[in-house]
Amino acid sequence: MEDGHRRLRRQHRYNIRLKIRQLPLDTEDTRPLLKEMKRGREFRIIFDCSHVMAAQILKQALAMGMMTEYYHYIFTTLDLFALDLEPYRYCGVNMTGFRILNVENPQVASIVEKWSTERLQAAPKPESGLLDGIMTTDAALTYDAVHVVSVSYQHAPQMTVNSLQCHRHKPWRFGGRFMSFIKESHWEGLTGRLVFNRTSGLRTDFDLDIISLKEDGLEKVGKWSASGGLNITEVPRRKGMNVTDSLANRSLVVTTVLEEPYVMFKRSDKALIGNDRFEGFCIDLLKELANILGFSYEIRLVPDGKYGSQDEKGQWNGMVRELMEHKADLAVAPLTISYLREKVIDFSKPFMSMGISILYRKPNNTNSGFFSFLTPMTPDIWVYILLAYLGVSCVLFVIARFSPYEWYDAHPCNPGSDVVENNFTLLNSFWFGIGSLMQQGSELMPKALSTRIIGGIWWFFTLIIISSYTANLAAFLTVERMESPVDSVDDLAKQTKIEYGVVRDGATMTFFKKSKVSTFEKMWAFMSSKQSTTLVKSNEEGMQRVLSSDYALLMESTTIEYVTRRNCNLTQVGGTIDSKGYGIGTPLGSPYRDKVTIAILSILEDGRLHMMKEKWWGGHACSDDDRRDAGPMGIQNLGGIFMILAAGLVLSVFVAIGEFIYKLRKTAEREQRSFCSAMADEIRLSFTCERRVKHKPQAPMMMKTDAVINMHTFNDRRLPGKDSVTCNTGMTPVFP
Ligand code: 3HU
Repeated sequence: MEDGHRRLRRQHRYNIRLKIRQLPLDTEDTRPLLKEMKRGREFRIIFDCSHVMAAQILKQALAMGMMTEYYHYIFTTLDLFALDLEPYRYCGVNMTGFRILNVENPQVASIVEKWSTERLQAAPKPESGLLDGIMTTDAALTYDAVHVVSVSYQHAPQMTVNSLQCHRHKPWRFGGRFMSFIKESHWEGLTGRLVFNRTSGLRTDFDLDIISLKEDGLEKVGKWSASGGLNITEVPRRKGMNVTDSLANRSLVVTTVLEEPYVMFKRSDKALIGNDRFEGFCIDLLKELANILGFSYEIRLVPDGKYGSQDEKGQWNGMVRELMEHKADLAVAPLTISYLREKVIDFSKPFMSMGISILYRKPNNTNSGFFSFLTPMTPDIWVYILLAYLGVSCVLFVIARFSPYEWYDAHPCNPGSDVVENNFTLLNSFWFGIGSLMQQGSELMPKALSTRIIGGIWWFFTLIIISSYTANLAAFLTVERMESPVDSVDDLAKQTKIEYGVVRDGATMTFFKKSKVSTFEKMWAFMSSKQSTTLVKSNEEGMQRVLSSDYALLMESTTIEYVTRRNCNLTQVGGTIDSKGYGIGTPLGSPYRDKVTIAILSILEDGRLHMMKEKWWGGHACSDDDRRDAGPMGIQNLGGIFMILAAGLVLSVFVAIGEFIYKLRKTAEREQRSFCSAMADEIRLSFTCERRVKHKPQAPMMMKTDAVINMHTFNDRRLPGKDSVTCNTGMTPVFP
């Protein structure tokens, strides 16, 4: 009855409905009445009957299965203690009664004791359901009455009594006086203090003990007195104190449902029976709870295999119904604690929390290829860089051509020559560009202000580009970038390219249907507008869709976690969008609820629950990718750069051959020799190490004919920097 009051408030908002029934007078069979009450789910019953009848009722209630912890009985009879309550002590039934016999007084106790032994020695007539020879309230009251009369008489010993004459109706002479003596007398009797009301003559100021059935038998839990009213002295048991107390050695019926990996049939060669048939997270949890609380249990699968929902008529099904009908004491399953269910059953504190989240396939790793060194920049940036390079080189070439300061004396050792030279040929311009871009520089240096501006700007450009590239490359090659197109539910809601959906008529669908959050309303509008493609029949079908097409499934995070650990192509995207919990269900008002909660919290806090979860959710998380991230880079990341190196080498060989042949042609033409003899000459020369002996052209100035331009306009100009030019023609430099 501890939380009866609270429950009452919650359920009925102080509207206590009373139903009064009367047992037919001529019958002792209370079973039809009990059956009616059982069917009507009446768990709080007050019996106003004799103690003999009460014994009958209790016996029949036991047979009807109504002596469980969910029932509360109050008896008005003052003789409840005379009932043999032995059979009911351990069934958890709540039984309350009253007692006027003041057995706490040692004198009274000894008198009662004496009475009992005498009664037992006399003729013990065993009456069913009653204790043998115990002093009933009637007897105690009679005893007290006799005492009061004798005490009153002592006040007036002069009163005489005549012998009674049956045919005369004359009252006793001293009757009135004697009555008033009695009314004035006090006496400490077996039933407490005897005091009478002067006018009415009824007893006043008497006390009643409130007694309640506990495992050790009836115990006084409080006191009622005419003056002080009700006073419950029993300290409500502190929750933590006697955790094991009332659950120890109980056998509970546990309802559950098959659900991977919570409850599964154990695969075994032998035929298993009873609780051994099952295994899983919830079974381990149950074992742990049974260990802590000391109960034994019997697992029963719920016949309809459902968790529990309400149909249109308000009827519940599944495990919730089992609990409501008291067919089971606990529901140990991944049962979501919800508003509607909490109204009809009780839940422990959650043993696992979860929420709705997104199941999606793993993003393709974009940068684990040979050319992953290109990934720090998008392809268009590479193209822009290339275009910038070409553009700058061309502009440099043109500007250098026009800038007079880029022209300088071709022969500093031969002043006065009107041959001027420009370093920035088209090829050299490109070489300058690539040299800066690669951070290497080149032997070419612009001399005119205009070309230096171009060069400076280009250097600045390459500085920024190279720095960003370097920084990004490090990040890209070490940390695998999960290029997930969606990161959260909001991302998902904002786009329509990736389809998303839920399991039809599942808990998640209900969530979206009912949600008032604008994002979720929008998502539900999308889902319901394309029902045929977005809604799936089951979690498995949804999983297949996620794997086979661009589809995201919204489902419960515990299931996502289970699925993603099994299939590494799947992943959870983002966090949970709501938060709920799985709890252990008990019938309303069950005394086990608090104890189960305490046990759950204890195993939750010391990590045992976590270990159990690890055990059943699969030992490894799919972290193979993460591990590759942290590790050193392999050929799979950098193979491309080796390929480019090889390609460059091969290209240079071909170009060398081309140059060689071109040069031979020229030589052969000039020296009017056959191509073959010139080639033989060249090859011989190339293989002798004496490079010096190699045939040199006669006129050294003619070597660069293509670069030498006779400019009449600029022929009188001498370019700056001439003084730093060293003579490379083999002659001693002569400075002016
Ligand atoms: C309950 N805890 O009724 C639930 C039962 O997300 O994933 O509803 O729409 C099919 C199932 C794993 C128990 C969600 S263990 S569709 C959805 C679900 C769907 C679970 C549950 C689950 C589960 N879902 N339940 O008390």
